[in-house]
Amino acid sequence: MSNSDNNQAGEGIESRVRRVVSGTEAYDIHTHLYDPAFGELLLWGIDDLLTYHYLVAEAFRYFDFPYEDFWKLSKSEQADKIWDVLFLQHSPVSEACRGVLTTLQGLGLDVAGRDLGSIRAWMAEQDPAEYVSKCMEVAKVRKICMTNSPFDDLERPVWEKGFERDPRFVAALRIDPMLLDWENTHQQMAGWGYNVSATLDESTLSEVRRFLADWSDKMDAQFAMVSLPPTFAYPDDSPCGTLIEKAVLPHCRENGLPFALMPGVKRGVNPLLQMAGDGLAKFDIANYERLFSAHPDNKFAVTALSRENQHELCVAARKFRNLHIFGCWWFTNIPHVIDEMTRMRLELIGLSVTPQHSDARVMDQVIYKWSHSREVITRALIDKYSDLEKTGWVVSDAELERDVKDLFGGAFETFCAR
Ligand code: FIX
Ligand code: ZN
Repeated sequence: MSNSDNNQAGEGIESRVRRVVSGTEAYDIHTHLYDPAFGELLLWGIDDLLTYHYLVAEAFRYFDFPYEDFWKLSKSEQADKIWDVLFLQHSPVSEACRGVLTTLQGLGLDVAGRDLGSIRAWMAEQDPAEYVSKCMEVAKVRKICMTNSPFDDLERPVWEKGFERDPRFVAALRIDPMLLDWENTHQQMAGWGYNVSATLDESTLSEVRRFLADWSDKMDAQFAMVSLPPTFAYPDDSPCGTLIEKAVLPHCRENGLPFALMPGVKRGVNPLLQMAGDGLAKFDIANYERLFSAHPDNKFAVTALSRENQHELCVAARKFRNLHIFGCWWFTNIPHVIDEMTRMRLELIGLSVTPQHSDARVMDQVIYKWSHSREVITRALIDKYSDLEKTGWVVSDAELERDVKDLFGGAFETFCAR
């Protein structure tokens, strides 16, 4: 390869990596955002930003009133309390607080004035459809994967009625209630016309496969997905283990769909905090190694919640090519852990990874989640490509663009298509 197409006018590697990363649009492979056709299910705006459950958990560290007094307030009253305690009474240095400011700045708003009223007034004038495009444009996100649950009573009717899809929003079939609470979920499914019983005999399992096929079709799901407690075991003859083995994996295999696993979450560690009350714990990677090894014809995409599991998960990816690692999820989505995880992944598994997803619950959040992560990923890449340059290996612009596109969703699309 000639040096002439490697860089423009002697531009150094640092500047080239910055240019390519900032110019590459991302496919955000896991969010809790919705196609605008879902109406009010798609959250956006300052009150939703401020009442994000990450901030609720942080605010309660300062609040001295009972939990229920907070939950009785309207959304904007809750937002006022959080703004006051996390932004005015203390400096907003946490990642989630800083995220609100990065987001407002990205939208062109003045944060220095600390004027919540004028921010609200500006937001009230925005058109929701244009707002979605603006957030995606500022965040440089080209495609968003939703989290879609047939078990959600607000979401299900929208799918059943049908709507015109926004091509920027793709679906993931989320099945936590089915795998983690079969006792109750089978009754719900029976009510929708699936001939299922509490006992997972062959006829029930075949009906579960029919349910998965119907909903994958209806949603045009890109993959199936579940979050798992740290106690998840494989093999296991619990309802969860049986459903995975005899319904979910066969369904995914037949349809070429990855099964996305999010292990390590402990739901309801403090139920008084509602959605903000979930915690984490380490899991035993041996269960996952057995799962990947027993199912070489299934594809698994995994993001682990505990920092302590990240290294062994990377090692597992070196052993199992049917495993794709993605994202720095939730409590790991803080700059110093993203930095550590991204470098570890690049060093152990190269570019066959998706370093980040946003997990955004509020449309505007894609702005900060992607801007903060892009910065950390950029620094890690600058170091990696500089190390290559020291050996005399020169990376062309086209190669840089190829690599970065892979990291920002391209490798995952290839994995899904495989
Ligand atoms: O299970 C999940 O998809 C998690 O991301 C959520 O349950 C969690 O509440 C969240 O928003 C984390 O970022
Ligand atoms: Zn999530």
